[in-house]
Amino acid sequence: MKPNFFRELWVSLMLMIGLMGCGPMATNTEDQPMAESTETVRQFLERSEQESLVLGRETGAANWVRATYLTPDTAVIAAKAGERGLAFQNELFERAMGFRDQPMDAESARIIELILRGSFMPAPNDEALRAELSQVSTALEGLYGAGEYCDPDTGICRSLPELENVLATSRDYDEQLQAWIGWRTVSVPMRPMYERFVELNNIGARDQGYEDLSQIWKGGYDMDEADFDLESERLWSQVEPLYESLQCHVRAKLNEQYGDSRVPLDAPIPAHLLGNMWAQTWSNIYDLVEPYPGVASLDVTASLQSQNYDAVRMTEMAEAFFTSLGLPELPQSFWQNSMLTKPADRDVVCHASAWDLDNGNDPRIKQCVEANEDQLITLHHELGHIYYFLLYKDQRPFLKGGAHDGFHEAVGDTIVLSMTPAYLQAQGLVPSVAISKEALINQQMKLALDRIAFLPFGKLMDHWRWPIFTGEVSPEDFNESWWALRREYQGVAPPVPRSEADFDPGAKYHIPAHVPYMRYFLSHVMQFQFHQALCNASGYEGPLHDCSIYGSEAAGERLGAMLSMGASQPWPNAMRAITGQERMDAQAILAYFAPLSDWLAEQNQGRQCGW
Ligand code: X8Z
Ligand code: ZN
Repeated sequence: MKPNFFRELWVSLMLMIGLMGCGPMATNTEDQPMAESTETVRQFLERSEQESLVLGRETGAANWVRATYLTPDTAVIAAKAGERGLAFQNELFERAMGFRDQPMDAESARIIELILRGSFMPAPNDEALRAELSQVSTALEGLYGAGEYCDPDTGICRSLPELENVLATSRDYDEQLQAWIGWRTVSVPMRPMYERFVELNNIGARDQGYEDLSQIWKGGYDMDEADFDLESERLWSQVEPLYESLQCHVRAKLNEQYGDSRVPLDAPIPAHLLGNMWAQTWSNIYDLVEPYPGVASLDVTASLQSQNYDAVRMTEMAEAFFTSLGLPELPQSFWQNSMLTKPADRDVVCHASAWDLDNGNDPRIKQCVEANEDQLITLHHELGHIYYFLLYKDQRPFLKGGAHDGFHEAVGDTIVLSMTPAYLQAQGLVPSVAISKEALINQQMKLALDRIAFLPFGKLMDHWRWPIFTGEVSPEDFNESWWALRREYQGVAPPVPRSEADFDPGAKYHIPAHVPYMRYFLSHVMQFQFHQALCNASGYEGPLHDCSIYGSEAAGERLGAMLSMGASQPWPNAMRAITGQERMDAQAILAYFAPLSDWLAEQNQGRQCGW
C-alpha cells in the first residue's frame, strides 16, 4: 500500500483500532451537538469527509508525482503536502475525541472509533515537529527509492532491481555476496534519520494519549493488543514446524551446491544464497531444490520472455482473471495513469504499490514490471488492492479500507493460488500438465518457497520495530536486534560480520517507508482460508492445491461481498462473509501443503534440523 500521508488518511484511519481502553460505543441514534460546539457528530463527520476529499486529492497528487519522479523539488512538494495532511489528521483526532462518549448511531460510532485508533504515523501537535516528521519521512523513502550501489573497482552503478536480478539468477557465491553487501550500503545514512523518525512518531502517539507507536500499530485488529499478540503467536505456532522442515531441506540442498564451509549443516543459512535480497521468498532458487528435476516444467519466466510479454500484456492477463469472476473491467483511467515500467530517465520508487486516488475514481498502480514470474505474481497482488478499492468505492470515505490490513494484502495473493498448472497451461505459460505424485511435489515446492518461506520474515519485521517503538531496544542495538530475529525466526545469518555502523533493516522498503508488516504475515495465512472458501463456493470438490476458481462467478460473488464491506464492520464479520468462519486460522494452509509436508518429513529423516 501507499505509504505516508495519503495512505494514512485513506487507509490507515480506517484500519486502526485500539481506542485507549474505551469500551464499545453507545449505539442509539441521537445526534446531539457537543456541549461547547454547535456541530453534531453527523455534521462533523460529513464536514470532515468533504475536507478529506479535497485534501486527499491534493496530497495524493503530490505523493504520486514524488514517487514517480524523485528529485529534490518533489521532496519539497510532497513534504509540504504531507505536513498539511498531518495537521488535518491531528485536528480530526482531537475533534473526534470530543464525541467519544456521546450517544450516536452505529455507523457514526464505527467511524469515530476508526479515527480514534490513531494513525500509523501519528504526528506531534507541535507544528515544527510535524513539519520535521513529514520531511524525514519523505527523505527516508527517497533514499531508498533512489538507492544504488556503485562498484568501487569498475565504477559501474546498479539500482535495486539490477542487484535483485543478481541474487535471483547468479549461483556464484561471491557475485551474490557483492550484490547483497552493495545494497546494504544504501541504508547506512538512514540510521540517524530513522532514530529521529521514531522519536517524532512517539511524540505524536503520546500527544494522542497512547503510550507509544507500538500500541497504535497493534491496535488495528478489533481486539486488544494482548489478544493480538496471542493470536499472531498462535498462528505462528501452527505453521512453524512446516517452515523448519522446509528450511532444513533447503539448507541441505544449498550445502550440496556450495559445500560444508559455506553452508554448514548445523548453522543458519547465509542470507544471500536464497535468491532474494531479503531472503523473504526463495522461489528463485527452485532450480537448486526442484524435488524431481525435469518433471512438469514450471518455468513461467522462460515462457513470458520467449513469448515477448510486456508490462501491459501481463497486467491484462491479471485483469482477465478478475473479470472471469464477474468483477468489472479496470477503468480506462487505470491504463492512462498507472506507471507500469521503470522510466529510463529518472529515479522512481520501484517498490510496487496500489493507489486509491480521487475518492475511488482514479485507481492506479506503480510497478517496475519486467517479464518474469515474480512480477506477474506482484501484478495480481496489486490488482487485488485495486479491486478492493473498486468494490468499496461506495462506502463512506473513512470506511474505505480493508476489514483489517491483512485482508487488503490477501486479495491478489488468493487469486495467485488459483494459477494452477492447468490454468497456466491454458494460458500457454507451461507446456503440459503432468499428473503425477512427482509433478505435484514439484508444484508444491515451488509455491512453498514463496508462501511458506515468507512466514517468519512476515512476522519478524514488526517484532523488530515494536520494541524500538517502546524503547526496550535502543538505537545502539538496531542492527544486532535485527540479526537476532533473523536468526531466531528464519534461521538465516549475515554472510559477513555486521556492526552498528550498518543499518540493515533500512535496506527493506517497509522500514524507511514506514509500512507495518504484520499484515503480510496475516495475509499469508488468511489467503489459504479465502482460497478454500472460494473453491467451495465455486462447487469444486477435489484437493485444495488443484483448485482454480478461474471463471467462477459464484466465487467472484462471494469475494465481492467481502470486498464491498470495506472497513464498515469489524473484520470477523468480513471473515464470516467470505469463509463462514470468524477466526484467522492456519488449518487451510497446512491442508494445502499436506503432500509436501509429508514429503519433506521423509527427506529430512536422518538430518539434524534446526540452527
Ligand atoms: O510490499 C509488498 C507489495 C505491496 S503491498 C508489493 N509485499 C511485501 C514485500 O514486498 O515485502 C507483497 C508481499 C510482501
Ligand atoms: Zn500489497
